[in-house]
Amino acid sequence: MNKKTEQTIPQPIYRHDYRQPDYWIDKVELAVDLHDDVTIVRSILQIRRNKDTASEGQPLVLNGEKLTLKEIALNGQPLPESAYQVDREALIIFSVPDHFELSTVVAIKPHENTELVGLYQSNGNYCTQCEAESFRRITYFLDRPDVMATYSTTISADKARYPVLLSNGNRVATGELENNRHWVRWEDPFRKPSYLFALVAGQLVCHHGTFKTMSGREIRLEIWVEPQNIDKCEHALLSLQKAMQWDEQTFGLEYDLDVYMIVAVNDFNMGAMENKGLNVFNSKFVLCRPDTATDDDYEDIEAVIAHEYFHNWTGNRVTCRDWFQLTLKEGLTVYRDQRFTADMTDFALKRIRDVKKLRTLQFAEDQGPMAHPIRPESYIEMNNFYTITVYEKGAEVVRLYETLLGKEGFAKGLARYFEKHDGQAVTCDDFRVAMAEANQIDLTPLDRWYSQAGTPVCEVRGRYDAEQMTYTLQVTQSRAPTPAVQPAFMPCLIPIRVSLFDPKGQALPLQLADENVPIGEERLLSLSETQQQFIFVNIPQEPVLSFLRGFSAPVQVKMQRPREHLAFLMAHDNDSFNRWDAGQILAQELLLNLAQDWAAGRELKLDPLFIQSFGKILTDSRLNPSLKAMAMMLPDEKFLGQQIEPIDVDALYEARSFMTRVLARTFRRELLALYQQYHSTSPYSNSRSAIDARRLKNTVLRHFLTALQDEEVIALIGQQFQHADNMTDMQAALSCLMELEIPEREQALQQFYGRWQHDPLVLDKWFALQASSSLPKTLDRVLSLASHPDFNLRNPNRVRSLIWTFCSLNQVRFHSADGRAYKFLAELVLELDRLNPQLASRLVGAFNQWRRFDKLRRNLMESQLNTIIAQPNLSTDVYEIVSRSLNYR
Ligand code: B3K
Ligand code: ZN
Repeated sequence: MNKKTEQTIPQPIYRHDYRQPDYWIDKVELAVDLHDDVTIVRSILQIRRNKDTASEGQPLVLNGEKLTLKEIALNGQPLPESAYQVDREALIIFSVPDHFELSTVVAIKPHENTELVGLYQSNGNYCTQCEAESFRRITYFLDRPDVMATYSTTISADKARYPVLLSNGNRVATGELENNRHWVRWEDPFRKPSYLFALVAGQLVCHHGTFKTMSGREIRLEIWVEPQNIDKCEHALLSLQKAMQWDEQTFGLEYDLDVYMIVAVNDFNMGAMENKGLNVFNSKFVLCRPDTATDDDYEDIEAVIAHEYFHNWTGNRVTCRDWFQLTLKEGLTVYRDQRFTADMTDFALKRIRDVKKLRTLQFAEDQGPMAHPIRPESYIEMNNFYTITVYEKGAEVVRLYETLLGKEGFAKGLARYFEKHDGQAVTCDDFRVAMAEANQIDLTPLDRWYSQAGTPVCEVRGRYDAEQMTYTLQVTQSRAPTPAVQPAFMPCLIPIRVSLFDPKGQALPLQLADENVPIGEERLLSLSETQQQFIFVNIPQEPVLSFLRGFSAPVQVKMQRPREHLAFLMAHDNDSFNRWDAGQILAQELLLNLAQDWAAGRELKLDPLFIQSFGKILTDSRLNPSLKAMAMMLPDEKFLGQQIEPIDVDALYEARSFMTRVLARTFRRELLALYQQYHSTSPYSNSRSAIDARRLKNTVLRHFLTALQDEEVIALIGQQFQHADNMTDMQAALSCLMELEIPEREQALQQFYGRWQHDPLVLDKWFALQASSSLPKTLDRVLSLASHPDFNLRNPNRVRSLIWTFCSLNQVRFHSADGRAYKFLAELVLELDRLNPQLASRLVGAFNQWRRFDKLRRNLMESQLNTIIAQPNLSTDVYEIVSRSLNYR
């Protein structure tokens, strides 16, 4: 992050400008002396000229920010001041030999660091965050991922206050010093880019275990936490062991160091960080106990632990050549963690959750000012491009390889990728080439998925010809309106899975016009032109089409079809994803109509066909309870908002509440019965069936019964809140109470606060629950919670709990027509920008969709954005987001 001033408008850097560095650094020796007032970092770098790019005597330009240079020597000789120059971003040495050793000593001030990048303090302990470009805040360096070196790191600190000193690799030596200080030396034998460097020092305790690898090596696993959290680590440890085993079994990938460490810290800008051998984690993704964390928290922890572990191969052993290639490691690693979670839980359930997230957040990003290809073409601040597009759409693009090559072909391709590129910093093209080589197939048609922004739209028309007994599928592709993207859309390769059903719900054998016999009941069609036609023959009667099964490509689908077909698929489709999706599409269509009716003052009525289909789901005893819960959930307001313009937040809220109420009233008896059936009276268990049961009964309670607001339901909620022996049930009950204007609401909040005020992660839930209430008073509540003594701008989790939950997830209350919430957010962003620009720029993203709202709200948001951009000394992070927001049409 740099400060923007009136004179310097931040300039983007472009992917096409990539060139190799002028110098390579092969070896790094760091000595970090931690002291209260200042930290001293000594570095010795072995540097050599890159003969391919740099001529003799080419100046050496090292990155460095917020460093105070104390000493500098080349090959042991102190450099005179005339030999170098230091500015706010760099150290330039005018002339250097081909090979040399550069020693520097710098001073830094981690205790003043509120940005939480580089070396900083959290709860009095030291930790680091270097990705993407913050190693340069620790020492002068060629801070780019294609410069890979081996590191040895010696840390010294006060022994009583920092008994534990950690860095990457293996602990090779320790010793005592004067003044009650001690030191530890770490050596990491693997070459790595600087963004994977890590250092931790503090009063930490360790929950440990082991893992025996497939080649028989015993790895020590260590989860480091503050002492009070030692009883919340077992699930993280088990998750790590499962991930290690899964990666061996699925891809033959074995861990490479002797120790794997995870450190949980309270103040962290993101989820976690995959530093080599020493992951640093947001404590939210490590710590859990049944009474403090929900089933979803448990699942998130397992997934994030796995994700960071999987990076050891996809990211660390093979890394990115430059930051434009970020999806090379992130898309691939998300794809891997999605598959892992599917194997640990349920395939369909995981797929539904992932697609929901993609459609709600990534499709929206594609339609707003931040639209960018999964491999961006330019950026001002790299940290702004750790996006849902790079991660989740990136994972969908990796999944396209699997869809085209099959699981085995995919595994072969991945093996080839490691064979070719282990130890290297490479590009997305290298990945595609390895996949293609291993499968002897041309994959260049996938290139457009990397280079084009925006969501492809498939328009589908099915036509049955009774005489010919043919079913013709006409598919076109274009791009969804993406105002921020200029170049014309070029067709992509879109793999589309389809099936056809007869009226009894039987999948039909499928034979294309140029085939002699039917081949299976599901076909993978390749759409690569703007318009294509697929003719199925020998179709005895008009079928029902199941299109894009399993969501086989990250596209939007437009198709006119009778509601009866959707209801039919809800009941009969044998692809669980499409069965769920049919219900969502039907509900969405009805909700959007209801919203229009509400806005026009018409009486609201719910289509009996939907009521009937919903009833079938409720009583379908074959459906797994988690899937049933998913199928019952109505599309959320934010997702619905994306389907219309302007977004009418009140109409959507009213329409959804109406539908919920009608369903709850119609099925009151069945819903209560379901609740009772799945509400366990036996003690907490974390078995799959117990989790499924909790998910279903809490969905029933929170999303349907609560809407009835009657005494029986209120009593149920109260009982669940009082007697819950686990956080899943307690949080669910409290979230029901958040929707009710009754005295029990405030009592429960107080009780919850009294019990959990000393546990930061649980207290985050207390803030988030209040911020997510749809009651009209929520805005005032959020304003007053922002001055609550436990609210703290320096703790990202707390900020996200209150502010992000409200501004980004509570559509109807954040977009209150008086604009008070907008003003609140803008002021908060400016205040936060002085402390933590990365976090501020995430929050200001809540305005990104501003042009899609009605004129009143649009003007209100635009004026807040203008206030922000006019601020002197804005960070480049916030500047980039706000300027994109204001400039797109
Ligand atoms: N690689 C990190 C994210 C770093 C974000 C830097 N602003 C976590 C992950 O994706 O695994
Ligand atoms: Zn990642």
